[in-house]
Amino acid sequence: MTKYLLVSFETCPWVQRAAIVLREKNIPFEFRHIAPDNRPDWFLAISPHKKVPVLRIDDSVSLFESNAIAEYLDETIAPRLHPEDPVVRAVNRAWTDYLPTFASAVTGTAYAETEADYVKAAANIPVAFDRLEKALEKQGAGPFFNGAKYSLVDAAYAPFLQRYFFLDRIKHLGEIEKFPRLNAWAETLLARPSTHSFPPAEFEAKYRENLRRRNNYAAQFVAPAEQAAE
Ligand SMILES: N[C@@H](CCC(=O)N[C@@H](CS)C(=O)NCC(=O)O)C(=O)O
Repeated sequence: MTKYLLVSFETCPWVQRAAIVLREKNIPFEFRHIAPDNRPDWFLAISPHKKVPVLRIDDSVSLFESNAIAEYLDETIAPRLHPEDPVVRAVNRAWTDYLPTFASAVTGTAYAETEADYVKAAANIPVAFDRLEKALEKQGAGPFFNGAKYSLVDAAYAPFLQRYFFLDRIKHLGEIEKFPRLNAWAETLLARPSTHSFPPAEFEAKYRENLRRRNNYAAQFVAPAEQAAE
């Protein structure tokens, strides 16, 4: 049986995307979390950009980049998550190509250093949300991106939609409610067990703690009780 090792930082959304695909396909894997500020030599030797995720296969091959990993898993292990129809598949790939832009827009407030930067970053969120709302409108009735069948697009967006809710609970953004299809899609994805690498409340606490430590503008809105409880 093929052996899979997924190398991770605990709260990395790109790792989460790869882990979701593994879980959707019921592939047993070893999940190994390393510390971002103490990356071991064995990891640096297999990760060309020094980034996670890396998927190590049978202790011999190392794949990097979450999209390449997701595509590889989809090509090699059933059930196929990509749609059969080549046009629909191309549309799906176009939307996974949009993910890095979506991710920066949705998580930008977490990296803003000043209030002015935060306001500017928050203004990018509805632009990205509107793109997805329109895409979902074209795709059909839901509950997943392509309708009844789960896909690699669902696996890709779930971690970032989850982070929007984390950030919204740290400092109210109130954006997703304006996009009903996106909101319903996000709720479906968050309710799906494969989305979660950790129990959701524990994971949200880890996320908040990372944000607090990063000490950017939004850090001050992580509740003082949590800061006292460290
Ligand atoms: N495009 C990459 C992004 C991966 C990425 O940015 N990973 C972050 C952690 S969430 C990382 O390893 N950062 C370390 C660094 O930039 O040195 C992918 O999709 O896998």
